[in-house]
Amino acid sequence: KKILSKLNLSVSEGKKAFALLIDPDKVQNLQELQRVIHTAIECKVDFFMVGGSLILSDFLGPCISHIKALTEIPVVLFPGNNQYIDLQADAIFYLSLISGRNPDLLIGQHVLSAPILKRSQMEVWPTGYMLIDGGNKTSVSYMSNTTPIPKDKYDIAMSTAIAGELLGQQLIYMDAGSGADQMISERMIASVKRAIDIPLIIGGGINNVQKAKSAWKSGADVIVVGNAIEKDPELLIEITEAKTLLNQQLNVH
Ligand code: 1GP
Repeated sequence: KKILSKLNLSVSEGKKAFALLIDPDKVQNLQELQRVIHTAIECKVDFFMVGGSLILSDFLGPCISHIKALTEIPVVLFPGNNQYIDLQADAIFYLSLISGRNPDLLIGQHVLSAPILKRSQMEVWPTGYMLIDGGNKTSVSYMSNTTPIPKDKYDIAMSTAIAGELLGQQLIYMDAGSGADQMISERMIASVKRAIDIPLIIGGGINNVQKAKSAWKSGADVIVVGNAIEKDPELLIEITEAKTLLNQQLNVH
């Protein structure tokens, strides 16, 4: 587990990380995709994530091969279900939707994909995935057929994250859903971060540099940005500068 242990090491040093999420369905054309990938490489994003809750296009494979052809930066699958697995990726978020009570997303999809993953070279990242209400109904809350944790139920979020950790998950990913109106609140991030000893990933609705900073400062180890960068690739540079500055201030660059 080379990539995950590297991430764990940098998180244990207090270093903040930044992942760029590419949704294959939102790729307008290959030039646009390449432009974003090039900027992400220049910015040295910590890893790429590719996936989504529903993928209609044939772009999943090409997205990954384009990235892999240009850089060694790891590509991590973020699959909505067992069909969105592409063995070119370096790692996969093996997501258990622990905020929900849908057995298919707690074990069903895993049973279907386990033999393929076991045979593959891919690193499997056991991840407790928690949906938090972000104000609007996002694709993931509809597609997963689960109710997100209310945004001010800190105790529920905290207990859920602890349960995930005790069950052996190696990461906790709290997500307000792609394109969420509101990102997860600072208080929610801080209370979950205090409760666990594994890395905390925060995503959903981070659409400017202030929000990125506030997520990191409240306790996110990794932030994930998708939508906003698809709309404005320049934001990649701004968020990277903020990350570098923060890591300098934390003396972990
Ligand atoms: C969604 O956390 C990711 O699962 C990223 O969300 O697209 O809103 O940045 P955005």
